[in-house]
Amino acid sequence: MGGITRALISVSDKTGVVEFARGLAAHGVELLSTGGTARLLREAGLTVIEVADYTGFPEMLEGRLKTLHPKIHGGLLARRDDPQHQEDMRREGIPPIDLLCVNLYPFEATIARPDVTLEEAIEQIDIGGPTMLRAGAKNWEGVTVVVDPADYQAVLREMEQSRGGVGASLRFRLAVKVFAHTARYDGLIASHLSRHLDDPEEADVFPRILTLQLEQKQGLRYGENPHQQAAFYADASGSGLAHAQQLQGKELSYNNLGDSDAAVNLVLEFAEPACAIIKHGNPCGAAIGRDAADAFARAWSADPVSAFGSVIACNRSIDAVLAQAMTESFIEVVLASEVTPEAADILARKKNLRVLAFGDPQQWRQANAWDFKRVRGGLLLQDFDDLVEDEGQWRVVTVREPSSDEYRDLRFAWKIAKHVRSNAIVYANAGRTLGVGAGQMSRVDAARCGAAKAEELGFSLQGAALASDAFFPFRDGVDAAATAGVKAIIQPGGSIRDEEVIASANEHGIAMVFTSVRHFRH
Ligand code: 93A
Repeated sequence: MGGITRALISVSDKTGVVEFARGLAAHGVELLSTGGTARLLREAGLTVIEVADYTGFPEMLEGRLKTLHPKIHGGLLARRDDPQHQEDMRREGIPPIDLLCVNLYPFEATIARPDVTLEEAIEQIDIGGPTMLRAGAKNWEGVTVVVDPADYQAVLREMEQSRGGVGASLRFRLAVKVFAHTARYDGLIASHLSRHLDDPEEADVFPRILTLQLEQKQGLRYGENPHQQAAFYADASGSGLAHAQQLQGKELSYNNLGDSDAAVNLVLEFAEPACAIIKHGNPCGAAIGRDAADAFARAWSADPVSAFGSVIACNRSIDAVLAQAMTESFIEVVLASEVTPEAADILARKKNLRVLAFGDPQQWRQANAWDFKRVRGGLLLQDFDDLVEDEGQWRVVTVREPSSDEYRDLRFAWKIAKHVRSNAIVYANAGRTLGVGAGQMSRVDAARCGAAKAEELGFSLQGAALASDAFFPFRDGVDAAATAGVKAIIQPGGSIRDEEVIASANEHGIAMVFTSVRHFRH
């Protein structure tokens, strides 16, 4: 048990620090502290020695030099069980520092300000803090390092239980946390400064240097296939799938997680109750409804064959009625904003069914988040396709205008098409998919696949709406849709053969809307 006689406290985020210092003082710990922190602790009635008095060296260079002194770093770095180290310390008059409580200048919050200048950012690069933290963490066997106010309680609790000491396991855990913290801190600095490598006035959206820090959330039994090893990592956003709560069921697999993400991303397109049923990354059925149970029933009916063993998301909470319906089918994963207690009891009968609550939909999307695609030797980075659709930009290009029902279905199908792998064609009617053509290498094949699927399921496409994620390069896709009975089409437009495509729609009495926006998803 590392006993604690002396602590150094130097924090920018002063949350909980007075209580923590008071707890340490109650164990008879001597407190050393820097300017602002010392003042705060003294105001709270605690006895504090200023680092400047301790070292006999004044704080200077506007605070850039506060703790960078051998008496501080010696106290942190010396091995407690090494006779040579102890001899060096005695000779130079350096007492040990057993606990270090430091959090850093708020660099991240500073660079989050849109108007921040390079000089302001640089001034918020903490030097002394990380230096102490790294020294203390390196010497974790003798020093307890606390970088996160969330850990104050755990440290005090352990001191309470072990007569003022902190055990090796907690010390090591806190040391690892420090290195993760300082690595992230330096990563943010490198990323931010790299934006200024060329012309600081032309800072790019994407930094020249990108450092990522993700924490392993869970190991996975395997990857996409059983011979691939895999793990799931969470970013620091606190949002999205990595932060959804699994309420019950078997461990999620790699493929479950991918489909879960796709399912929630799709249903959050809708303000009205909506349900998406995902298989292999694509929706096999999706629908809006009066309520969540209605949307689920309609989505399921869109393709009950494919829905077997699917991943399903609802943008509402799961109530008892919906839970009952869900237990009657084989489903791999269910995600909803919430699950009512009665629904939870019903779902619990299906022991293997994985149920996740993703909470507030607003929390799902992180502002300025990036989407990645891994390629060998690097990665491709882009914004998420979170574009807010501007219907003001939509343009009817045919003689006939869509009716209001057709508009409803076009709007619906367009939202779905965005979540289908390209080439994507979605047939829909009355707020429900009837056939989805996904991941085809030609658009006409996607149109044919979706229509064939609808026919196989016994749906008539007479009067149905169609959405295409990108423009029709030829009239053949429109001709195929017309043959199937489609009466309204939504697509970006922009092909050099648009005239030919529009002519086809007019010949078939189809109403066609151009969105000017494309939603490829590969
Ligand atoms: O400017 S520094 O890089 N130089 C230092 O020697 C130093 N020592 C501690 N920043 C330094 N600190 C940082 O000061 C700590 O990491 C902490 O964030 C902050 C606390 O200052 P104060 O106690 O005056 O509020």
